Amino acid sequence: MNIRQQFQQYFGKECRIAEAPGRVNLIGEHTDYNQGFVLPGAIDKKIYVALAANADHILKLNALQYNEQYSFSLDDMHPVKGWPTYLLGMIAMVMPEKRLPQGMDIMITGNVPVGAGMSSSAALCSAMGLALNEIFQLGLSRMDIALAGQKTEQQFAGLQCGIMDQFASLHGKAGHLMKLDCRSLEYEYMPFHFPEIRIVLVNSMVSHTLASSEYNIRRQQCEAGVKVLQKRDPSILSLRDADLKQLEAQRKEMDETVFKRCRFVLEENQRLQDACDSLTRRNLDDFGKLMYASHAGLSKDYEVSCPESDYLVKTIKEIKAVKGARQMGGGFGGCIISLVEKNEAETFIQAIQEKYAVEFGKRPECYIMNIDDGARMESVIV
Ligand code: GAF
Repeated sequence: MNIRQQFQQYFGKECRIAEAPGRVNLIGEHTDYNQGFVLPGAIDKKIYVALAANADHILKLNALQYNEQYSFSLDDMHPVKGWPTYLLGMIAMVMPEKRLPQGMDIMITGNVPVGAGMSSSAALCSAMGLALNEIFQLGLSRMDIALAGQKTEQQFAGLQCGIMDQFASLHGKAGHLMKLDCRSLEYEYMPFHFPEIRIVLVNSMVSHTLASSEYNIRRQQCEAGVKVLQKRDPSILSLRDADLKQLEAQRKEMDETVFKRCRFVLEENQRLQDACDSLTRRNLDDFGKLMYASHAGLSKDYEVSCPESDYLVKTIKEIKAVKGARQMGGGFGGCIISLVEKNEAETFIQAIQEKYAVEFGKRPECYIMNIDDGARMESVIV
């Protein structure tokens, strides 16, 4: 049964449906909240939100994949544990007076793996924001909805994230990556048309419980670095404004950990620019090398990797059919993104699944991803 039929069966009425994708990020990790650049693309794995008004003056929620149901009073828009917080947060962020004018029945489902670094929560916020904008004619732009999603993540889920995930979910374009300047919010679509290559995600199946607290610490460490750099040059407002020479000059003034975090961010921004150049030159060998370098920085300087991710990248690097690979997203597990020759993709998946199972006693899920369009109202039937 698709979500429309399930909604009809459970709530006994017709509904509107919004869908929003997860994302991959080819390179440019932990750069968004440092006002740098990112290179994501929306994917063909999505979250679906189905909605209709009710006369009971309450918010009724049902998540099909968890088989969980909740009810909230319309005046209850404050953070809660688990997935409902993203829906409550979006209502608080986009609705006038932070509340719904009427009761609503909402059902969610989807196939974006949770805790795999593919932005399932950003997809949920984006679908909800798009649906509210459409149903209540709020007149918000896609960027407004993305910013509301970011605030929801920060204020309702406690992750001091940047704008990449929500942006990508709402602005995706099939066959294209997006080079986003996270300071000006200007972006450019970059064609990613390599029929001989597949984007394969290898899920480490590790979902670190400290991921959000460590993430917030990384952000604070970058801000601490900016404060030190500012002492010498007050025009530096974020790591975006500094270069490696300036950082080196202030090295003795800062904690060594803070120095390493800042070095990673500055180098990662440069890698992203170089990666975009290699894309333009259609040179995936160079692009792949930058992905491996990105992972090395994530692991050694930014320290957001884990033994499982390091093992996967090291093992994948030995496979000839792979151009490049690195851990993707916030870190401490989740997925490794890799660029693999199309004809070898299935063999690659089998080999990596077997090796990983021997090493860690669990079989990693693998997904071959396509770069797809961003969020939209009522289309695909699940
Ligand atoms: C998570 C965050 F939500 C993003 O904003 C980004 O910082 C990413 O980690 C790391 O690049 O997905």
